[in-house]
Amino acid sequence: MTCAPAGPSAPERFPDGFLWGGALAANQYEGAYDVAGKGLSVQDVMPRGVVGPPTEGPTPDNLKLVGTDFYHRYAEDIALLAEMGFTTFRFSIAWSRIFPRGDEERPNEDGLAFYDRVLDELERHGIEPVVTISHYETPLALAREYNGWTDRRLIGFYERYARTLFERYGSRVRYWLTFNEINSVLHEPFMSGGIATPKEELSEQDLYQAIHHELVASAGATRIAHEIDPALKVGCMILAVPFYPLTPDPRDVWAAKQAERANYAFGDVHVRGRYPGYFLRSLASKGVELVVTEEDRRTLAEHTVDFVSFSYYMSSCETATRPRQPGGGNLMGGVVNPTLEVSDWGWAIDPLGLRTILNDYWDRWGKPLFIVENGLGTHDELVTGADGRPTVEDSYRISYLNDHLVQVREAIADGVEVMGFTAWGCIDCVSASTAQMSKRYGFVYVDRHDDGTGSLERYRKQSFSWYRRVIASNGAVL
Ligand code: BGP
Repeated sequence: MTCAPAGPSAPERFPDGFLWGGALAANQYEGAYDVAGKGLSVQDVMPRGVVGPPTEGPTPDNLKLVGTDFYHRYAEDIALLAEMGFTTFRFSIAWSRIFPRGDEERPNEDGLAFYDRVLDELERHGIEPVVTISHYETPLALAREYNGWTDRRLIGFYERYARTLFERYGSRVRYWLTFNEINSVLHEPFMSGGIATPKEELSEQDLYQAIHHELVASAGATRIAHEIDPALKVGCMILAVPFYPLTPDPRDVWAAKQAERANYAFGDVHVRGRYPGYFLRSLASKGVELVVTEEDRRTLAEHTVDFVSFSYYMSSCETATRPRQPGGGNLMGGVVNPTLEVSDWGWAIDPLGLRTILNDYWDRWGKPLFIVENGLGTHDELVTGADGRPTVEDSYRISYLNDHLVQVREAIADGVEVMGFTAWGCIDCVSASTAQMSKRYGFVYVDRHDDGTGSLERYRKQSFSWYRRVIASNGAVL
């Protein structure tokens, strides 16, 4: 693992008010997929193992249907987060709990009431909520009957949904993220964009038009939030991957830059309010002609984001001169970096890459940055701890997070404005890419297994008390 040494000028603590916590997503932990009027979402019919055509009804053996049963255990779970000292918790609202089909005029009151209860519990513990409006949970009817975000009408449906959330919760939720990993629709059009056309048959024209609709909807939601209350802070959320040239050959350097820009384009539109020239050129070379109305242009230009949030798990390499060895499990593509160790799932472990991203994003956009996902997915083994209770001795998770947080502290010392850090999957949840329980990220172990068995009991891992010390010391113990 490559780490830059901590510089002499690095402060020992994080800034006052730094938001410490964790993140989860409705479809990966709530369960209760058909309770209290909830409609089906694309997740409920995801093929087992994630690849392949979606099923007609809820997928048999789909672990997400039960998740980790947060829907019924939210009070217990939030108490665990509070015990770790969380000052913030990022979670998503399941769109199909609020609008079961996605295109109704009126929301489902029972769905809204559930999140009232969650917010009550967070308030009781003094935990600041950060809400993702859409985290891979497009209502299934929008996928089946509209082909997801390829249809411009989704902009209106999403804006109605977002307005409903801002009006209902705006006095209690200050921070909002419009779309989880908006750039992931390039790679997972069904999961991320509700696009029912199979990936192999989807034209680039439809794919990029869908992305355009999401970008306009995001800007539209930002407008609505600011109209309702100018104090609401709306951010975009990007899957961040730094790309390094595999060799110093300028052609490799350029290939890495091109890969990096594929990611920058989304942030550029969110932050600068217009498509960058390099992106338009690449669309033209693919024969894509975006349909962009005057109103779209105005919305994008006038309603840019207040902050930029992102997930960071790995870096990658690019080459134009060497045989390509594709990186394992890397959603964004790229080739293997021979200098880095990888996780059990082949994700390159690169703490310094996080400092690079933080500096690059800050230099480019000058907006406050929020790391809303980072962590290590591993196989964990339950053992009996010194106190006789079940636990996981996850020193590997502690090292991973410690090394990444040291780089966040370095970036802050570099002058980057960082709002907070929410560790992904703070309580074990169902993995997005594998649809399994065995890829675990949490500080809390949940007794549930890939075959669906398990008591759903929660157990504190060793990293639980480590993270509590990190938060209590505002990062001084790193
Ligand atoms: C991000 C998603 C999350 C989450 C995380 C870890 O891409 O926003 O939903 O799951 O990755 O990925 P996985 O669960 O596949 O290990």
